[in-house]
Amino acid sequence: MQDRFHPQTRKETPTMPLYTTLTTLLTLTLTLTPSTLGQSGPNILSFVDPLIGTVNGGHVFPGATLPFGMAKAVADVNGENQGGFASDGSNVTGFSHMHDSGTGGSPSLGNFPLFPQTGCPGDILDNCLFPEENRATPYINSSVQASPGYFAIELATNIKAEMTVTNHTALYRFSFPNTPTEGNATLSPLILADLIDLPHSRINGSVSVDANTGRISGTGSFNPSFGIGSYTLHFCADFHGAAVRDTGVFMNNRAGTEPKNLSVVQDGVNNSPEILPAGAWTRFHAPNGSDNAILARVGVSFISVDQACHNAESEIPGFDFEAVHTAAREAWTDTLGVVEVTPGPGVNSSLQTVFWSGLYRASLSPQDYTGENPLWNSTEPYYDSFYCIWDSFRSIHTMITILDPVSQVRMLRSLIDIYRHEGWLPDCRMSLCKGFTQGGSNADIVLADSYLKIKSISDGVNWTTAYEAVVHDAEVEPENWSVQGRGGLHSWKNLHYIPTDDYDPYGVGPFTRSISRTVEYAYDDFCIAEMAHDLGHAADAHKYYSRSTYWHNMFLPSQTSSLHNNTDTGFTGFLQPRFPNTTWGYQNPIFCSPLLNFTSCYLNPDGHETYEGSAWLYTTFVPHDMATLITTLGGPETFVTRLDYLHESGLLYIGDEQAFLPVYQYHYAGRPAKSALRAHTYIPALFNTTRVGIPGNDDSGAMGSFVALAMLGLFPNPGQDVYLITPPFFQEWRITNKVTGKVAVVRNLNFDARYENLFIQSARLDGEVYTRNWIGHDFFLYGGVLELVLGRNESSWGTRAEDLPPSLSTGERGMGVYGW
Ligand SMILES: *[C@@H]1O[C@H](CO)[C@@H](O)[C@H](O)[C@H]1NC(C)=O
Ligand SMILES: *[C@@H]1O[C@H](CO)[C@@H](O)[C@H](O)[C@H]1NC(C)=O
Ligand SMILES: *[C@@H]1O[C@H](CO)[C@@H](O)[C@H](O)[C@H]1NC(C)=O
Ligand SMILES: *[C@@H]1O[C@H](CO)[C@@H](O)[C@H](O)[C@H]1NC(C)=O
Ligand SMILES: *[C@@H]1O[C@H](CO)[C@@H](O)[C@H](O)[C@H]1NC(C)=O
Ligand SMILES: *[C@@H]1O[C@H](CO)[C@@H](O)[C@H](O)[C@H]1NC(C)=O
Ligand SMILES: *[C@@H]1O[C@H](CO)[C@@H](O)[C@H](O)[C@H]1NC(C)=O
Ligand SMILES: *[C@@H]1O[C@H](CO)[C@@H](O)[C@H](O)[C@H]1NC(C)=O
Ligand SMILES: *[C@@H]1O[C@H](CO)[C@@H](O)[C@H](O)[C@H]1NC(C)=O
Ligand SMILES: *[C@@H]1O[C@H](CO)[C@@H](O)[C@H](O)[C@H]1NC(C)=O
Ligand SMILES: *[C@@H]1O[C@H](CO)[C@@H](O)[C@H](O)[C@H]1NC(C)=O
Ligand SMILES: CC(=O)N[C@H]1CO[C@H](CO)[C@@H](O)[C@@H]1O
Repeated sequence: MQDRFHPQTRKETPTMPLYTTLTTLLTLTLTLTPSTLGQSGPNILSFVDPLIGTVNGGHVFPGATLPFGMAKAVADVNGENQGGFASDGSNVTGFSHMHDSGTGGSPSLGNFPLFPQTGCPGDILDNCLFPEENRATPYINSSVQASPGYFAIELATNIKAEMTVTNHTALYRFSFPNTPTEGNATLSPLILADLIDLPHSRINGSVSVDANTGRISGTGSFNPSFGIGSYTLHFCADFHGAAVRDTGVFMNNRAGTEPKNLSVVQDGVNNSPEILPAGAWTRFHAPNGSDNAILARVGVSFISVDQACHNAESEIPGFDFEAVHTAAREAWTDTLGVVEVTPGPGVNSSLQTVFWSGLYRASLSPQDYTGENPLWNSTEPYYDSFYCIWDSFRSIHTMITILDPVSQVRMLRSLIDIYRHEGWLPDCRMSLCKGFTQGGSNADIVLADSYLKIKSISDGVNWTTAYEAVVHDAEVEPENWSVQGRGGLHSWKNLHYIPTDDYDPYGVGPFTRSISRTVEYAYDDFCIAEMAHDLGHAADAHKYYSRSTYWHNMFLPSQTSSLHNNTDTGFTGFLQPRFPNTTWGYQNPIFCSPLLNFTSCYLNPDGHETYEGSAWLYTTFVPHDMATLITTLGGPETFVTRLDYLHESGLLYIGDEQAFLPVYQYHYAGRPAKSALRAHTYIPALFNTTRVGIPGNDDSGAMGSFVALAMLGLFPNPGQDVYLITPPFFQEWRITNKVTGKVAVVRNLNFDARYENLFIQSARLDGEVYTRNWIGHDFFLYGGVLELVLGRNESSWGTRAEDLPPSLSTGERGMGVYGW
């Protein structure tokens, strides 16, 4: 998560998400269309519930969007509104057209909300409600409906709002009650557009309304939600379904029919957070149709108002709500439909909802802003909302690589193009701005992961430039390493660790997180070494493989760990802080875990040596050399006991992404059965179909893709061509590769829906006995059938040394020669 302390603007005290036990199940009314796909019978979209994770810190965007679409329309509320809408009972303040999903910092985007009113009481303009705080309106809870490409809600004013989208345009249908507002004989609806965004970050803005057509268009400059700089966005709203009665602008709680435009700047007194309410409105005669509906079409653009209008006119020429909605459903069916699931007899359908909803959420971001980038001209794709790669490298990009390699390749090209034009790969990016780096330079991992897996289908990716970009991360310290690259590179190269209280006059950034930065830099360098090795840069490969062992320099073998009641945990050997003079410091190994406290464990200026997790957790982060880690920690048995303790003691918080890999690290100790068991302790207990149904911020779909990959039973060790095998949660699935057309099938034999037969006894790949407990991406590229014979007891399958996934010190590449 990108949490919760926002270095620039956050004013709240950082808190851990609240855990509640909301158990109400959703009852959604979804429009089912005939099944076109799969062995799962009903249309897969009926298993997608976008409202999962819309309360208690999930911050999921539940509105209407296309896969990776820029337009993301939803009702915005004034509660926990990072994703626009939240199921927390707070009031609706408007309907806006762009959002990010699952983020941990401030709310993102939510610019230029529309707000409809039935009429102004007494037909007096000033009696309509203009400022956000005045117009905030409760909604009828049972009216909320969400499905791929569609969101609907009815306000307490009995105005029903439905929305759907194309790539850059939101289409709203506001249905007004048949009752005129008090004091007027006939209905006269008013729709306003406010020059504001969700985080109230407006720097300036301007709006104008066309007296004849009622078109409202405008521009605003705002701040990004977790980064530096500012961005400018434009919009263009047109209306359909009622004759225009009059138009005008508003400021504060007053409105008038003249002038027809206004602009606002910060006045130095009323600055944020008390942004002056300002915008424009159009009032209508009673709608023409018997449904009393007015359609509002809002195009958005980062280029210009003209382009916003053009996007809207070209994407939705006819205001045909049903046609746009159908096209959106088709786009989602196309994206998700590469997967077919045969659930198996007796499998609870809610597990399918968990799975398909997770898969869906992994296709919301990054967002395709191609053609909308004002920062440079390029023929390459431009994606934004890499929010943040620290979260997304683990499960999101690995999931997209399986589900939609065409989009993943476009994202790679965009990452590389950002490097070309800004000089650095992003680590976090939103709203055209640089976001805050949380640890290492994680785009290195994404690039290496894709290089190893899909290089053969990566048309248009310049791997020479990609390699140049990752080496730049490893070699050159940026002036401001809080938004790109890595800090402390001088120490990294000379001391071979990131010291606590580093001496680093070469750049600025938060001098914290020495332990977590050390292990992350080590892994980043390993990923670079893999690329170097394959690209034939032997000397580089040697250098970066060597650097990838530096995690060990912060490992203190004698360090013990006690709980806060002084009970010894019984484990010895943890990562610990180390000063530049090589003297050891101390940080309680359980600090920054849910067991002790999370005080200042984010990007706080007074932060600690581990980021959003404890030394206990980071001591397991050696994804590339688990063999050495296991030996270092006392051998496989001790390692397994330690991993159990991590999961069972309360030390681990599964709602944060670093917790994902430890669910599966048993594989490296020859105990793949324990990984399967562990996954079932978290799913569905903490990943379920309730609105609170994910344990932390979704972080652009990280929790969603984690649960989807876990249920598929092929969990990636991201950055390596390795998927760790566990039995899928369903009897069988098949995934068709979008580029090669080949089909990968995993089939459980002896499957039982109670998951008592949870242990792999034997396996066959395309009919041949298969004993390795892992598999590579060729399975997805070239297809195959992996059959797993399940049983009630742990077996010897996948347990021998030669069955284990590769490690630097044991694998073909490391051959032990690069050890310390
Ligand atoms: C609204 O309904 C949902 C689904 O039934 C429920 O989870 C949520 O708690 C309700 N919200 C309020 C504020 O009652
Ligand atoms: C929502 O609005 C209603 C009516 O204006 C008000 O009573 C209520 O306190 C508001 N709720 C919140 C959470 O702001
Ligand atoms: C939306 O954008 C995607 C690329 O992200 C593209 O493949 C798709 O065709 C676009 N949809 C429409 C309707 O233009
Ligand atoms: C609005 O603010 C942005 C960002 O500071 C600035 O670039 C732009 O010139 C301003 N626009 C106007 C009209 O003042
Ligand atoms: C409003 O529009 C008029 C006519 O186009 C223009 O002259 C004026 O500068 C605009 N005013 C603002 C505040 O944008
Ligand atoms: C991109 O090209 C257009 C058209 O030539 C030009 O108006 C614009 O200034 C260019 N943008 C940048 C950032 O160079
Ligand atoms: C790839 O980028 C490099 C510069 O990094 C350039 O020299 C080379 O021509 C590019 N290759 C292709 C195929 O465009
Ligand atoms: C110490 O705390 C742990 C975990 O909270 C608990 O299991 C254990 O019983 C406690 N020990 C004592 C002596 O209170
Ligand atoms: C090393 O540096 C630390 C922190 O500045 C200091 O406490 C310690 O005494 C130093 N050790 C030696 C041997 O100088
Ligand atoms: C949490 O950690 C901080 C150190 O940053 C410490 O001051 C505080 O006492 C701790 N709180 C608890 C409840 O342990
Ligand atoms: C669903 O998941 C949430 C979040 O992880 C958890 O708090 C809740 O107890 C779970 N509910 C059920 C019914 O399993
Ligand atoms: C007092 C009154 O009747 N005001 C207005 C009610 O709304 C209609 C438009 O729908 C106007 O024409 C009236 O002037």
